[in-house]
Amino acid sequence: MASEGRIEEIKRAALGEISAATTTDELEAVRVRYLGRSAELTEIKKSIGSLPAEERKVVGKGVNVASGEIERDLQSRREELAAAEQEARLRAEAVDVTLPGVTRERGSLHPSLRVVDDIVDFFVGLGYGVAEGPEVETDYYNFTALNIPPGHPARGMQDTFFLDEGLVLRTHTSPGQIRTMLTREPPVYVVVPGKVYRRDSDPTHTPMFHQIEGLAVDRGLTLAHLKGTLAAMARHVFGEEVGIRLRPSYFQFTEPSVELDVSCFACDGRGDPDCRVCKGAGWLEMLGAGMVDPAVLSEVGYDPEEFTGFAFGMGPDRMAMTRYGISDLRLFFEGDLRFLEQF
Ligand code: 2U9
Repeated sequence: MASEGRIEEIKRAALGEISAATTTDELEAVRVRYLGRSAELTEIKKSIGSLPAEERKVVGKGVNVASGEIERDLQSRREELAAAEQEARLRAEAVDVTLPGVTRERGSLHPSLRVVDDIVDFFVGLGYGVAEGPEVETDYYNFTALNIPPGHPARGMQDTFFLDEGLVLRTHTSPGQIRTMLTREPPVYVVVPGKVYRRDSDPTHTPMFHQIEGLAVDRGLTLAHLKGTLAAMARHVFGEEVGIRLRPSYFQFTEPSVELDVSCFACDGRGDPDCRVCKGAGWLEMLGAGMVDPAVLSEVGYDPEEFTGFAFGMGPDRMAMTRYGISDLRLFFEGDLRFLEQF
């Protein structure tokens, strides 16, 4: 039968295990082992009724005192462990609100695309449509339809990438205008931005570059309409102050042909000898243009007696170099973020 000595032993074992428990789960297991339904102390308590009367009081008191002490130690150890566990959890979940946040990198528009957008926006504002065409073109659309027949020396000047079966990488976006005219009756007002290809590579030429060309075909269009349109565009791109001048030129698909210069936006056209933009010229070459050659209108089935047209072509990469003061065109197409992020 349970002696007071045994109760004392159980109690001491329980208190030892309580202080050795390192988690609240371990502590709960200790509680079940010493105070649970099938614990030895519980068994002793249950058997008290069958003890001789003189032992009942002593054993009953012993069990109660031991249970009480175990209960107390359990409670205080539970509080200790719970506090330590909470502390560890908080430490593990800690967020340093002073760390920099996760930022989303912002992209930026390519300098050429900025110029393209600027120019396209201007013409869309005038009511022009925007057309695009394929970069792989037929020899016919790239050359023949533009008054450059097979064998013509002008073909040799374009440094063409020839592909199989009479196909080429387009050397200008002009075939886009041919395609537009073939699918539409005049009047036509359209700009064609896009990539073009020529076998050329040095600081100011890359095998791929961008062009924007424009075409207007209507009744009664003259060189004056061309000049007024391009002057307005130059002011839109380079500022209201710029002046323009036309110089005679030659292109196979326009007659007469001109080149348009804008007064230097850096030195206000004065041509300062040390101007880093115009190098003292006072003028910047901007584009080529002209009245559409009647042969080109006839080729697409337009009557050159009834309709006239003007066309122009420019290189937005070259314009971006001038605008942003960049001396090597190859930087535009190397994809180096240190360069591109500056725009
Ligand atoms: C059609 C009729 C006429 C487009 C034109 C130019 C003059 C021109 C160059 C400027 C710099 C190309 O990017 S660049 O190298 N272009 O000077 N382009 S007239 O004339 C056309 C086009 C299509 C049907």
